[in-house]
Amino acid sequence: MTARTADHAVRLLIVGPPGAGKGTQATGLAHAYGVPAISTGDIFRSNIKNGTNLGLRVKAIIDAGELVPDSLTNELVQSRIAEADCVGGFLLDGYPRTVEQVSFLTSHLAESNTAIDAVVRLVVDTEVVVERLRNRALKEGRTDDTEEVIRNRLAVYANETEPIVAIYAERGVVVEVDGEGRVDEVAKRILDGLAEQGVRR
Ligand code: B4P
Repeated sequence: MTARTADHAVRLLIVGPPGAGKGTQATGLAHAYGVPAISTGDIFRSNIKNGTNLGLRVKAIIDAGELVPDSLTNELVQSRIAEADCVGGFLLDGYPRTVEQVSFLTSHLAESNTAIDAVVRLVVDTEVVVERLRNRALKEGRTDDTEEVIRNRLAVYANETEPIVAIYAERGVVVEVDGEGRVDEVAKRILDGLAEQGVRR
């Protein structure tokens, strides 16, 4: 699909625990809606790889499975979504991750009379995600995919990120999707769920 215009902008979020398949699904979903997929995790990792100041600041935090401070993450997302390719909307993957980040994003979007249209929530059993991330560790060697750090990331998710789902649920924009099964099956469920929610492609 070609890029969307401002008149038909779509603003989406994808949330779920580490290993739920956010990054895996984000690319295809963003393509289907003609918007860019923006992963805060990918942005941090590429800064770490390139040895930038931001990368140096966040490396130890990410390696421990903790969250990067809200102020830093909010600023990063604010400037990314101000870029020209986001005029027709965006798909945010891995942001917001705290109640504070939700408040920031909501106020920021309200300044331009816009809001999030839908939040895709991927639901996957804890042992399934641990197994997926163990497999990824073998293939990709991500430094935050060790058993200990995976468990910590899951705990951080439960404490810090899970509460954001209730905020969006109150706004009536959450689309809950079973994230288990084949990647293409999950992708279809997401598209069907968004269509049911009335989010047009
Ligand atoms: P992320 O990059 O968001 O890492 P993640 O939660 O593990 O998600 P990821 O996208 O990699 O995994 P996915 O669910 O796609 O964040 C990394 C770190 O950056 C955080 O811990 C934090 O420190 C920092 N950070 C990022 N955003 C932040 C924010 N907003 N605030 C503060 N700090 C922030 O799972 C992918 C794996 O599952 C793959 O191996 C894939 O092959 C597999 N998989 C997916 N779907 C599958 C399926 N259907 N079947 C089998 N395997 C599947």
